[in-house]
Amino acid sequence: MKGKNLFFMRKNCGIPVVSVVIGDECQIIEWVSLSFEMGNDNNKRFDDFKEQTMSAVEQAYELAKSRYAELGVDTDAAMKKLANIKISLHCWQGDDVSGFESASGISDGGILATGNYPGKAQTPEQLRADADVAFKMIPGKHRFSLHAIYLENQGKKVERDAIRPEHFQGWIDWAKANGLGLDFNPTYFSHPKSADGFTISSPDKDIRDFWVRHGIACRKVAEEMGKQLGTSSVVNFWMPDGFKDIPVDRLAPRQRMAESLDKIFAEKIDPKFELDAVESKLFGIGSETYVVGSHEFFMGYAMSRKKLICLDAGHFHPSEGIADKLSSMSLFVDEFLLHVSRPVRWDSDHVVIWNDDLRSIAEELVRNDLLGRTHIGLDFFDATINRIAAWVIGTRSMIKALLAAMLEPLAEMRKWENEGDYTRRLAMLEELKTMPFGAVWDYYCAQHNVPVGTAWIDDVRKYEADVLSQRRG
Ligand SMILES: [Mn+2]
Repeated sequence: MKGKNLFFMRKNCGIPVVSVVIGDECQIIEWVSLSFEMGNDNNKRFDDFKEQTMSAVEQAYELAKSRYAELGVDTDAAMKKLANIKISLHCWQGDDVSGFESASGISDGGILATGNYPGKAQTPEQLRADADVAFKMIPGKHRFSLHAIYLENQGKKVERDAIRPEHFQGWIDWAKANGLGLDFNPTYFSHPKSADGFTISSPDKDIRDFWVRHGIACRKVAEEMGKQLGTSSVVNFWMPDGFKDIPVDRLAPRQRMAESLDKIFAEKIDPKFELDAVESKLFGIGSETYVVGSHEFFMGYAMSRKKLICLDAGHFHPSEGIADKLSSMSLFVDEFLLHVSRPVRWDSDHVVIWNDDLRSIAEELVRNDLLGRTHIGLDFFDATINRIAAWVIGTRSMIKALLAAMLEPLAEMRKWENEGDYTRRLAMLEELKTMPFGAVWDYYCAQHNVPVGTAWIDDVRKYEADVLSQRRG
């Protein structure tokens, strides 16, 4: 580990000072604050310092490793397993769901990004450059999820039902060069043909047919992505269809939606290249009373048609989490897509943080051995903070939650539960919260050559000063 290009030291940061270890006892880690100025004269000092701090990260890790080992938890094995888990970063955090279909990308269909933080990406090149910066702060190799409106149309109008793989070749080339997988999403909003709130469930056959053709076109784009990148592209179908106020016919739109979906999925595509997921929602802006694609609708559809079910953490009642749904649904559906998000009151899309809801999702995935059947995607957009930082915070939190879930003494806790020893189960769940998890997380970041601790914030700030602040608008 020593000598690797680690850049987690900045001025005025804290370093861990590890106490003397006597035998296996006395494992105390203290943090002290240091002031350190970077500059040409200080390069040597900085190198020495990096070395020392690396050593501190390693030492803290060794202590943490032995603490977890006392519980029968193998931290090295957990980190190895974690390195294989891919998170799909959503392109739309980078530009507030505007896309590149036209110069005036507007959002509707219940999509509303709030905030106006300067420097948002306005071209595919800018969005890719921004994503490159985010990926440098995130340990591991991951995926990127595109919406259909992020096509590259060379200034020509391309209708949604006319999109082709060549409109996404720039993205495929970029993904290939960076070792990323790509996922895809049809865009059933921000369009004159969705302006009355209905797409594939519209009573108007022309509208329905148009959006069916869009869905078919999107599957073909994703198939080509999967072929070129050698990893199946997950296409997630979410439609905003619904009524603001009380409908008298709740059934007919659902019948029409099921029929349209059957047409979209009529062509069999090799799952090696493309997979279909369907996503429900409880309500949206303008569809407060009734959403055609409700949870029950899509659960039934996914089960009966063998599709992936997409669970969005922000698409249920405010106190209803998706974690508890996973074990039940795992008995009846083959694979999941997750849209990990953070609902706050009526909003479904705050930046993901390492809170109890996220921990529960990760724990259910790990405890029920669902990682091999689950595609983890993110879905949030916040334009009040630096958009790259939003990606980094959300993704690092997701990975952190998975790592924490992998550091549980699961077999032991299950045994106590089966024996009825709920006292010990509760006691352990509480003690786990103060185990030295941070030392394992820091070491995992260092191992993957990404900034440890808060150092990434300075790198994002530098990019903001050098690049984002130069953008117009
Ligand atoms: Mn979603």
